[in-house]
Amino acid sequence: MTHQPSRTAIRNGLVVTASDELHADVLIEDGRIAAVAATGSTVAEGWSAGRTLDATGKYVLPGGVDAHTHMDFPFGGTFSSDDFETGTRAAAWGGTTTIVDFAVQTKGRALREGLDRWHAKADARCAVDYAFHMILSDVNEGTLKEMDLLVEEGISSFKLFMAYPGVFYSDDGQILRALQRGASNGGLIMTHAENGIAIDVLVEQALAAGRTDPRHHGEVRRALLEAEATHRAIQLARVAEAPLYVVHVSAEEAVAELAAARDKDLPVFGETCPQYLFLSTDNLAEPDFGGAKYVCSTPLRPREHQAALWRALRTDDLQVVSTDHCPFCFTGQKELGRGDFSKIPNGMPGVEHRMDLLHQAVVEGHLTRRRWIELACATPARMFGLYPKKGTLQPGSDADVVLYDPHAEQTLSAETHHMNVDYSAYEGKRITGRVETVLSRGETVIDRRTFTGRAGHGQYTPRGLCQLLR
Ligand code: DUC
Ligand code: ZN
Ligand code: ZN
Repeated sequence: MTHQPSRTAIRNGLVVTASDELHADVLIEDGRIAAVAATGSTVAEGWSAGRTLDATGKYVLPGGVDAHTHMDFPFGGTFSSDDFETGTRAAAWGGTTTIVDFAVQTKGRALREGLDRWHAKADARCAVDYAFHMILSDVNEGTLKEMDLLVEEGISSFKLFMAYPGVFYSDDGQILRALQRGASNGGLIMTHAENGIAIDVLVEQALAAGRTDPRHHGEVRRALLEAEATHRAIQLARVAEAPLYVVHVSAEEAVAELAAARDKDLPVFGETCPQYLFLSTDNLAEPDFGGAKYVCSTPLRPREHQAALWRALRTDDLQVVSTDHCPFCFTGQKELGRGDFSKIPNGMPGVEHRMDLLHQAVVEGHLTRRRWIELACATPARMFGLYPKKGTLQPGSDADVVLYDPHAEQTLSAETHHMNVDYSAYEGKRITGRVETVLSRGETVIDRRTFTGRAGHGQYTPRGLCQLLR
């Protein structure tokens, strides 16, 4: 194990949080932020540190919080290709120092069994800190009772699928019961909002008509069926008097449902992901089965939807950008769906690129710097009960810190990324800005573009309740 000094000073950078931008020194002691002091102030000058990092010309940011990953996740007869070791190492490379992954309940089994399995997958393997949501595959008296216990021990959010009948699917009655339980125990219900029953009819019809290419994945998973499910989830949440978080929002019509609910002052939240902001159905139509690389659900949409997503991120109708990182290799995994798009494992790689792609959005004028940090660090931490330990730089916060070079140029590629997947969804994309150095609880895990972390440094982090409810 590398010995790291207990006192560190990061000097001369521009500290950016969700609320402030300040030329300041960040002072770290025993893995936590001790002070953020204006550069040149007496506090900054008087601090003697075991080591000093010079951040001249750099941003000093809180580590990213990616609230939606699927490491080692079972789907379509295979498993996502990043496990907790490779996936959290790639997260560190990209300036993400906390992930919230989805533990899966196997249908007919206890939540506890699924949670134990996820602890075993992650234990002693992670390079950065991690927490869990729980996927409910089977809502019944037993699992509803178990939810209470899980909330108490720090698994305070639960995902229900309105898609994937026969696999993860929950019907409206089950969703209502879970929402009611969440209203009483404080757990936040997250929905994958697509009408899976209707989608399965369209899938069957498309395949019967010989429409088998990846682009038909996008066509059958209609935007209206995302909007309908989003609307239904919101109404069920109103009936239950429960808050709601809608994951991976991709359709303009679904954004409109969330905006209408928020205009009524309802506690309804939404997340989108970089793939919906930067990619489109044009990618799903790439030739020679290349579109399979972009098959995920909800699906990529025509590029006209992107403006509505950017606007919603600015107006706070969407509050979080996570990745839904769920990579499958093209060779041997995506290929399972040659000749039948419905057999392509759903999911895309992304955990490494979220902070950079959102910085690119700052460069291109879609977001301000502070909004970047709010969407990628502070709000996900607040949403899922991790703030201010995670998501900001204030005295007492974990010293999860990114030194970011806003002027460096890079080109994204499978040749250079660190995710365990044989393609990049952003092959050849040029980005301005790059992560230089990353600290996780004060330990350097990326040192000037060299990985210095280790599997097992990352700690399991139990969570409190959602911190955005009045
Ligand atoms: N969507 C995906 O694309 N992959 C995993 C599960 C999901 O809902
Ligand atoms: Zn989903
Ligand atoms: Zn997901």
